[in-house]
Amino acid sequence: MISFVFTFNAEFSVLVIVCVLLLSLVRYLLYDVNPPEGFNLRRDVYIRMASLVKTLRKEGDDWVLVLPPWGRLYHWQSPNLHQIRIPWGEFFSLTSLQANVPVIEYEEFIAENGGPFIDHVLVLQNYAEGWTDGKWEEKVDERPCIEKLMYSKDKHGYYRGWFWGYEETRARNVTCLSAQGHASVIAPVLQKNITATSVMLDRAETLLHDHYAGKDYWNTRRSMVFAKHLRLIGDNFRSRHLNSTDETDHTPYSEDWTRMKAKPGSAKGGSYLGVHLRRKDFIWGHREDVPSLKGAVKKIRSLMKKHKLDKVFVATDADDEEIKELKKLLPDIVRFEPSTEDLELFKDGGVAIIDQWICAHARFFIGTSVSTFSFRIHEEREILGFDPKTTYNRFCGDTEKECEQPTHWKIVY
Ligand SMILES: Nc1nc2c(ncn2[C@@H]2O[C@H](COP(=O)(O)OP(=O)(O)OP(=O)(O)O)[C@@H](O)[C@H]2O)c(=O)[nH]1
Ligand SMILES: *[C@@H]1O[C@H](CO)[C@@H](O)[C@H](O)[C@H]1NC(C)=O
Ligand SMILES: *[C@@H]1O[C@H](CO)[C@@H](O)[C@H](O)[C@H]1NC(C)=O
Ligand SMILES: *[C@@H]1O[C@H](CO)[C@@H](O)[C@H](O)[C@H]1NC(C)=O
Repeated sequence: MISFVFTFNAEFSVLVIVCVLLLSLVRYLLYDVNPPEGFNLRRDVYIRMASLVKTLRKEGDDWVLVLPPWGRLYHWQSPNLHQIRIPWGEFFSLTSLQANVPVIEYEEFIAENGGPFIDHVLVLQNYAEGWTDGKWEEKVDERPCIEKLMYSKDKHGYYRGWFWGYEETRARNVTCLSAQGHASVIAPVLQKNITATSVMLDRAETLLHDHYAGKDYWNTRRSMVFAKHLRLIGDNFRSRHLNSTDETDHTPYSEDWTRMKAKPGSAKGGSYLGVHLRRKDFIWGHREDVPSLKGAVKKIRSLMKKHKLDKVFVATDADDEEIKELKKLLPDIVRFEPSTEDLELFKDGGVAIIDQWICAHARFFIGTSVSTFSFRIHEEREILGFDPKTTYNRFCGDTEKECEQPTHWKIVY
């Protein structure tokens, strides 16, 4: 382009603009996660992908992260609800996400891209040979697919498969990539080896965090502000049923997460115990780190007494039978029970967020061992400025000997 410098005229200006546009080409990163993974692990994978996009944007192209629509989650079982193709805006504040890294909804991508086409799908996988010499190292290589591809060619040569329930979407190319390491390990491949404008990473959860619980992790986590309508429902419920407001509880919230920096220990929380009691698949396996209902209730009573709390809010995925038993053992229990209309409006994901929001504002919280649902509550409380002693607690199994408590991941600004 240097040669044009001498023809200084209007045409030249246009050329310069075109050059600049070409130099910072918009490229799209799409991703998906292994189907059985739940809502809260997917929130964690988002953090890894946001980190990758930040790395990609440091050099050259103008990468944008395309948000994978929510749906077909194993746990979202409310009958008569069609929970598919749900945009992120229903659960999270898009402007908040965008203040961290450029993101767009999938339908916006279709519009910008001129159709439901994804240039290249990279299916991430491990190495067929495992760790060579028993040594773990970061690496990435194009390799033949190990498992049977979940995509198949149609008669026009396009690949069809699961694209979040968008049946018209198809891919121009699908190949496999063996990768082990942190998310940004594949950045050079996306920058140098692949020229396609839109690239989708399938099985994105196989990539690790660039730097778990570091500053960048927390920036992205803080940007994952729940959608305002869900927070309002939660706040309303707190004030009506738990006598809890941000003013009295010292949990001020800023619509703009970049301005929020609560002093650790400054949050007091509503005068209630917050409980996340994970059941279903957590008890089917007879895990020894998960309590019986009786065991959980005993712990709840002792915590209420110890912290002088006369109310308890319980978030749980327990089935009807267990709920009945729980209510018998703990008659004064407070739960968020959505009406049919509310459930239709918020869906299972929105109700889970409301539950998490209410738990996040409790004076004292106790969750379930290694539940990502509980982990997300820990983070929310860390952001709000709770004393870690009131947050990083979990139930112990009835016969569990060493009941290690959750790790405190301190927020970094
Ligand atoms: N409303 C509500 N839903 C819950 C609760 N606990 C679990 N769920 C539902 O069950 C799903 C499973 O939990 P996940 O978000 O996948 O996280 P997890 O509990 O760690 O489970 P795994 O990641 O599968 O180990 C959630 O997405 C919710 O749909 C709860 O307390 N309230
Ligand atoms: C990317 O390109 C480089 C250089 O051409 C090559 O050595 C490397 O194997 C390629 N990586 C992948 C994953 O294709
Ligand atoms: C698909 O991608 C692979 C790997 O980048 C490339 O070698 C191949 O030529 C591509 N196929 C088509 C049809 O574009
Ligand atoms: C509600 O909270 C306020 C302020 O914390 C307190 O003064 C009041 O007594 C509480 N009301 C009830 C009914 O508990």
